[in-house]
Amino acid sequence: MELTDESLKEATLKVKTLLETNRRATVIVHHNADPDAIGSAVALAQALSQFKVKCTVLAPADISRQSMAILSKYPYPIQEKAELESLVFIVDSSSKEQVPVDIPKECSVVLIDHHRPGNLAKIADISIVDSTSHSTAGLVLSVLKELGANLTREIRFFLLTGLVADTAFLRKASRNDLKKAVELSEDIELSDVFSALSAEEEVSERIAKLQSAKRLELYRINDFLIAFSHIGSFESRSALSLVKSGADIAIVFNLQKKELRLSGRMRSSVPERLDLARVFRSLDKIIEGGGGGHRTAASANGKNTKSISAAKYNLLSYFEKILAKKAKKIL
Ligand SMILES: [Mn+2]
Repeated sequence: MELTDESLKEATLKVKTLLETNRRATVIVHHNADPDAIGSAVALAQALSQFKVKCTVLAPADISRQSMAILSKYPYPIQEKAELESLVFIVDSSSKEQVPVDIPKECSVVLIDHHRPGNLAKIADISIVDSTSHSTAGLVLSVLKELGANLTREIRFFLLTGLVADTAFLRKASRNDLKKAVELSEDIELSDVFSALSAEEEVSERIAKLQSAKRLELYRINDFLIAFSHIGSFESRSALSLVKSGADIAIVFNLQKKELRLSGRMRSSVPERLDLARVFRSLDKIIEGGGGGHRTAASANGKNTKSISAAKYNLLSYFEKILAKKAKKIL
């Protein structure tokens, strides 16, 4: 779903009205908030203060290591718990499951996101969603320009970290992303952004990645390699590391006491018709939860902690159906 200039203008006008009647707002980010989520939220909060709206940035379920690295160099207060204000912004998230916060009905909710629209789009009063955008930060930039905000160096820095992170250090950047990057970087060295985003991985993360490789189950369909594994933490980093090690698709489960989480990563070179976000969403009933994300990177979580094999069976069947051949277990 692409956002037209017209619908952006229309939505921003509505946001403007809300800014005139609210003096406070809460900006919420998804669990394990990445630099695009944090960068978008902080930039938005700083810009809204120019409109005399005081924002609290709420990260209800952890922030990522990369985001921590940015915030240690460019500090900004992020709350883990906070009373919600009557004006709520949700950035970089498409599903309620990614945002473990109860949002009262009387709140005005503004959603700014670049994932495929999920159940949050249904509860939002104003949706600024463009799933063709590579980053939420790029969308926030458009909104802030439309609002006439003063794009300070700090605001641009936070947006640029989000854009750079979500385009895989600009490797996946479109011409439009590059234009935005040039606009944002005016007096900012890209190397400063790169170094703010590079955090040494902790030993626990390295152990998790190696453990997930040890527990690997590998299937082959033609020349496609599909890896499954399970781990107690760092499931998305582990899935990514399995892809980097040679899998075309990697899906890593994380079984917690009361929750099952899974994370999937796919090489961008796999055929367009394979869509991880779509197949993860179809697991809703099996895992008793919800999922979503992007075509090549998706996650899901649910309450059914006994659903790993059913989920795995469904995922494998989907790959077999799309690739029109039975999978062979090779490892
Ligand atoms: Mn993002």
